[in-house]
Amino acid sequence: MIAVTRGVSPSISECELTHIDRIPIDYGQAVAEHDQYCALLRSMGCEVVELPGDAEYPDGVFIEDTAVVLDDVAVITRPGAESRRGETRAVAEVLSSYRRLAHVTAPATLDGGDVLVLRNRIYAGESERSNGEGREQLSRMTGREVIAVGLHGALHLKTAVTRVSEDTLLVNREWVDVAVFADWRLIDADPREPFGANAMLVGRTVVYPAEMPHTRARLEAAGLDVRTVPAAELAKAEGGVTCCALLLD
Ligand code: CIR
Repeated sequence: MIAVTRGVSPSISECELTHIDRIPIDYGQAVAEHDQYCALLRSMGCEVVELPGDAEYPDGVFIEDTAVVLDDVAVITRPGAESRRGETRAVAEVLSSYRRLAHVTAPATLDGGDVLVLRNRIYAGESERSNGEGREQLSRMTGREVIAVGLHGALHLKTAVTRVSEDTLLVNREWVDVAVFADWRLIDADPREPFGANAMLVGRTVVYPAEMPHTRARLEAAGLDVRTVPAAELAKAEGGVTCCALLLD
């Protein structure tokens, strides 16, 4: 598996924030976390292709938002936050070596963090970042049905629900209506860890923030293999573990 990542921007302190308050971010600490994240992925057998961070794009490390990668196509998004639109250029360039590209165009907006691919279905969050036109273009470009999912108070769909095994989702029901996921086994993030529903499945292993022991215990009790990585500094920029990689099988 290939993981495309992007280094932390020296201007990360100027990142977009929607649902959390701004508190100082230690750049060195954020870089150290990101290095550990990449090292963990390598230790799990991924080839990590890392783009450099760019001072022009404070949120560039959250590369997930810039593309939706399927087996047959990489859809280059048009991020909902204007400050993030230029991030896609460098990402498109690297992805063009691996996939045919399709580009989301105005007036559509789409953040990769809103797109959850489950088996052959695509679910897309109705967030402030992704609009109906974005979902339509995604459907057209992938030739797949895109199911819109309502969100309440979460930045992205994957802030509220992610896949943690072949048949299991990790969810925060406060933020997403889980009725659309009726054919899945659900594990609830521990209420003490509202951001705990964001986990990244790599093969059969769940990559998970080190700071969420209660939800981690629930995952392990369900028999899942969990590997943790420190993610507190990047969480101050409203990012989680899925946001920092684009995974290509
Ligand atoms: C933003 O607001 O765009 C960034 N500060 C955080 C993006 C996190 N990305 C994600 O959840 N996929």
